[in-house]
Amino acid sequence: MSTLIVVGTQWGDEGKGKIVDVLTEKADFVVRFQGGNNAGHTLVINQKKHILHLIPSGIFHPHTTCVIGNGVVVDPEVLIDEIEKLKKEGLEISPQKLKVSERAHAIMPYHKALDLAREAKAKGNKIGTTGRGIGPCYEDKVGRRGFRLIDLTRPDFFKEKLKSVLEEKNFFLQYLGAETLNYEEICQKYLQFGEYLRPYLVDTATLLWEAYSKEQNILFEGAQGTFLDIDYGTYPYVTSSNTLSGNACCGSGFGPTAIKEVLGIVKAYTTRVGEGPFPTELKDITGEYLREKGGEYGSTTGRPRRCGWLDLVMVKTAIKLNGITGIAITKLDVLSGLDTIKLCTSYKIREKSLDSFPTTLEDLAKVEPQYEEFSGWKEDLSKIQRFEDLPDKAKSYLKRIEEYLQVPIYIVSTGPDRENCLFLK
Ligand code: 2SA
Ligand code: MG
Repeated sequence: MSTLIVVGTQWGDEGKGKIVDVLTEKADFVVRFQGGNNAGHTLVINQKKHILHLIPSGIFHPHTTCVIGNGVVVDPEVLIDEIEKLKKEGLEISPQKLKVSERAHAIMPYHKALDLAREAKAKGNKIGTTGRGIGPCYEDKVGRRGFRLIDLTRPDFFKEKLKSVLEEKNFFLQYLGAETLNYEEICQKYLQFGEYLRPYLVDTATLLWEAYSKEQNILFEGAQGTFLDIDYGTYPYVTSSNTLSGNACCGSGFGPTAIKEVLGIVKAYTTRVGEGPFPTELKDITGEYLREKGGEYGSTTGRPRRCGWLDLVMVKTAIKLNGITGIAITKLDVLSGLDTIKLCTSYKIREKSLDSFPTTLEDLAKVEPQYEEFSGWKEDLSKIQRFEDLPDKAKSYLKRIEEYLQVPIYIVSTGPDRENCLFLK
């Protein structure tokens, strides 16, 4: 493995958490580099379901060190709750096991309040955010008004800066018709969080460089997906960070020349949570079938995910944007039982064929997906141990995906458990 970045090739929820968990067998470090607790990485270990929002999915392996990089926005309260919850489940979470960048920005109470108030006011134009304060926190980071986690351990600095920042935030909250926030309460809470987190805070860039110098294996775990990227996603219906593989470097302080491979996670169909165009969406009984069989409900907010056929125009674009060297196909088992399976291989717009992803939402909303049809299979895939034993019809579907994308399939996931994984390489 040496150094590997794992990214989603669709709109998130491709099953990255599970694949990262399986690959962590070989990793010494697992690193989150962007997003925050808008992510929900679901893992099933010994039939027990775990959902992680901030802590990297490697936490369930005793030999790995988990890193929250500088590019992540951290809600300290959520991080502390997650640590405490995992400790109660009997996991060892210590400052040796979990390292958090002192440079990562803190999500403040007004970030959440502003996120919710803006969405409420937007009515018809809302983004459909997770309401976790992600966008407002990144805004403040870029606007140089943010608090880094290290600042929560510097009481004088924190108290002084919060005075002016909060004045402005309360002004906006009032404008949006939301309740204003109390200075003393935030000071008290956040300085306590700082004390709790102090032993976990380190210079993660130096840590990773040292690990790399000792030839340790490092896995970078992306959150959300390519089409939620702030630059290349379906703007403005995107998240507020770069979700592309390139950001693994900036979001962790690790140089690009040291990256060996990029694994793209492709769900065998497409889902999206939140607003925005979705060319292959199925608003019928098949969409319903995928949602129920695939358990397609947001793991952070519980919102039902919109479902549709696999869109290879999207995935091909993701291959290019991320420099993907191999793919993992997830949730193939969910397609078992369908009579026909469709695969979108191009778009049609204004009577012309298009095989790249359009830039404007107007065009994306107008494209007509062009499909290739495959006959379905009935077999339950969860007991299958080898790729060769998959039903021929499932193999044809996978073969066409590989041929279209011109990237090898490394892994096929056939169920939620660690065991439901077929390795091709
Ligand atoms: P935000 O909160 O500012 O990042 O929201 C902006 C858009 O990004 C989408 N988004 C997501 N889409 C899929 N999965 C995500 N994580 C959770 C999950 C979501 C959940 O794993 O299921 O539980 O609802 C995620 N996080 C952000 C969001 O829907 C907006 O479209
Ligand atoms: Mg998710």
